[in-house]
Amino acid sequence: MNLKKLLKLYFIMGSTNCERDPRDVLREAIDGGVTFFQFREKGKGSLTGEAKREFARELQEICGENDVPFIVNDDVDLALQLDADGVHVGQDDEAVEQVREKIGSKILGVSAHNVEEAVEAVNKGADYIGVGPMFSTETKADAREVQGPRIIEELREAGIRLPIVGIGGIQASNVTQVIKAGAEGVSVISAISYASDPKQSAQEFIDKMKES
Ligand code: TZP
Ligand code: ICP
Ligand code: MG
Repeated sequence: MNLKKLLKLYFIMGSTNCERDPRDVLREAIDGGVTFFQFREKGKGSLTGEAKREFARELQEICGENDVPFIVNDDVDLALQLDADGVHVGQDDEAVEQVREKIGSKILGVSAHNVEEAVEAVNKGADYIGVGPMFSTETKADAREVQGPRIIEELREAGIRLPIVGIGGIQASNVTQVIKAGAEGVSVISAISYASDPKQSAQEFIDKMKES
């Protein structure tokens, strides 16, 4: 499948984003229609070292069984060790061209918050851009100021053709705005990871995006 289609419902999760067994949450989310997955093990109480690696491996296996690409956030070395499908880096992580050199043809996602960062990401070899925060979020402690879906329109107007996913505070109730602004898909943590029924939550996203 092509990347634009795969990015439709991009679920991101780590052990600190769940109240239940993260393996079950991931399986249920995939059953509901998640098309792409990012392992983001971050924040207070997150796993490190071998425990992080083992946990990542388990989630990677679940993705593999379901043909869902498995992307690692920030940790390029872990992505290489696990032979993940790709890496996602932010503006404060390893330089994009250096990451590209290390990972070869694996998928490379980059976070951008404005036209300048997005143009640079494109030029340095990103395969897709994560843009946000679309709406206010409590999931990322150091999130930037809310940009709103309008920033995606601006990136399109500036000639950015790379696949874009919106991120930050996205729910089934506001996902349409993000797609209408020109994103191929949305990245979601809490609306799926903390849902009492992650499968149903993912299905609601898919249904809303079909309508838009
Ligand atoms: N980057 C920008 S906002 C955000 C990240 C990782 C958190 C998104 O989480 P949620 O729960 O979907 O708002
Ligand atoms: N976008 C995506 C897709 N992932 C992230 N971790 C992020 C922005 C900060
Ligand atoms: Mg980062």
